[in-house]
Amino acid sequence: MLLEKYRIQESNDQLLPAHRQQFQYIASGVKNAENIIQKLTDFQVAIPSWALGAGGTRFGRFSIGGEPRNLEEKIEDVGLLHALNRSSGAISLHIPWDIPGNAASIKALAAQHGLRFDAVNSNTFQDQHDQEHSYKFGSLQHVDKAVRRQAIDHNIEVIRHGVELGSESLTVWLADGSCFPGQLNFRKAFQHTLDSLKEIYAALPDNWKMFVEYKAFEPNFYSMTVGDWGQSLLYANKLGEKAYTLVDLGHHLPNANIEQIVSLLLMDNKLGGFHFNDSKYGDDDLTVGSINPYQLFLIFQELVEGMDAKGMNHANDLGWMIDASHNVKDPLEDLLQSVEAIKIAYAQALLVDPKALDAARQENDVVKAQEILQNAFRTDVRPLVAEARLRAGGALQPLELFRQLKTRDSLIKERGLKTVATGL
Ligand code: RM4
Ligand code: MN
Ligand code: MN
Repeated sequence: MLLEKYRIQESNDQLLPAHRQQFQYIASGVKNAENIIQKLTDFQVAIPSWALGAGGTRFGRFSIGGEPRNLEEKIEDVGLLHALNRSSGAISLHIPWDIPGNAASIKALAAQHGLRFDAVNSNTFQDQHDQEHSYKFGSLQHVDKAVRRQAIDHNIEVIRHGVELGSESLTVWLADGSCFPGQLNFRKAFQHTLDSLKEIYAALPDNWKMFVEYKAFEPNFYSMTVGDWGQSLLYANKLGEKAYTLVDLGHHLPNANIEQIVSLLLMDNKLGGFHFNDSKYGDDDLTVGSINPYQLFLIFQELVEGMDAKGMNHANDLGWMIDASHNVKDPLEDLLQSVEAIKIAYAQALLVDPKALDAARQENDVVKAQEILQNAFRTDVRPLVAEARLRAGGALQPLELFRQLKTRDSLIKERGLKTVATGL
C-alpha cells in the first residue's frame, strides 16, 4: 500500500497552527533547537523484517490480518512507516525468514521507498525443514563439528545475501547454551563458538562489522554461551576490530545498569549497536519506552555524551534497530510508537548540557547532577520531534494519520485476513 503525499499534506495543514504554537514555545526555551532538529532528522532506526506480523508467545499467536505475505510486502510496510515518520529508513532482514529471491529487484523496491538494508541476521536457533543437522544442542558451540560447519556456512550465506543488498553488518545471536548443570563444558563451548565465529569473521567484507549479541537466558535456562556483555566482549576482542558487542535492551538480568554497560563498551570502541525494546521481566520485547522511559533516556544520555567525546556521528556510527514483537497490538502502530519513543529519548538526551553536568560532578553536587538529567527528561520535546518530521516531509501525527486512513483495513482488503508473516 502506498501512502499518497497529499494525505500527509492535508493532515499536516490542519494540525499546523496548533503545532506552530507548541513548537515556538519549546524552541524559545532551548539553546540549540536547530541543531537538535537536524540531528533528529538524520537519525534513522532500522525496522526488523520479523516484527511486521503479530508476534506470538509459546502459548499462542493472534493474527492481526493484512500481515505481509512476502518480503516485498514487508518492504512496503516499512516504506509506509517511513513515509509517515521519515525516521524508519532502513530494514533489517532475518535469514532464512526473509531470503531475497531476486536481490536486484528487492533492492530497487527498497530504494523506491527510500530504504536501505541494515544488519542481516542469521538464524541457527531453529531447524529448517531441509537442513541436515539439528541445532537442538546448539549451533556454533556444538560438540559435533559437522553441526558447527553447517551453522558457519549458514552465517557466510547470510553475509552473501547482505552483500547483494548493500548491508554492512551481520548480527549473530545464538540460542546456544545449556538447560541443565553438567550438560556443557563451558570452556569447550566457548572455544568452539570462538573458532566458529572466527571463520565467519574471516568471510566478512572489509567494510563490514560483526555484531555479537548477548542474552542472559532463554531458550536455554541454565547457561547461555554468549550470556552477557562480558562474554560478548571476550569474543569481540578476540575476533578483531570488525567485531562489536550488540546490546539488546531486553537481554539482561533484572535491574542491570544498562546505561553503564553502554558507556563502558563505547569507551572501549566495542559498542556496535542496539536492539531497542522494553521489558519488565525478561526478553518481553515490548514497545520501546512503554515500561521504563527514564532508563531509555539515561541510555541515550550516555550514548550522546560518549559518542560526542569520541567525535562519532550519532546517525551512522552505531547500528540502531528495533527488536520487538508481541501479541496484542497492530505491529505497525507498535513500531510507530517505538520509533517515536526512541526519538523522544534521543531529543531529551540532546538537551543535556555536558559542561554543566561535568561541573556538577566535579563539585560532587549530586543534587544538581540529578536535576540536570531530570530537567531534560521532564521536558516535553514532542514538538521538536514533530518539527523534524514535518521538515522531512513526514506526518505531524503519524499514528493518528495511520488510524484516520484506516490503513490496517486497506491492508486486510489487499492481502486478506488470514495472512501470516514469517518471523517469531
Ligand atoms: C532473539 C534476539 C535476536 C532476534 C531473535 C528473533 O531473542 O533478540 O536479536 O533476532 O530473538
Ligand atoms: Mn535482539
Ligand atoms: Mn530478544
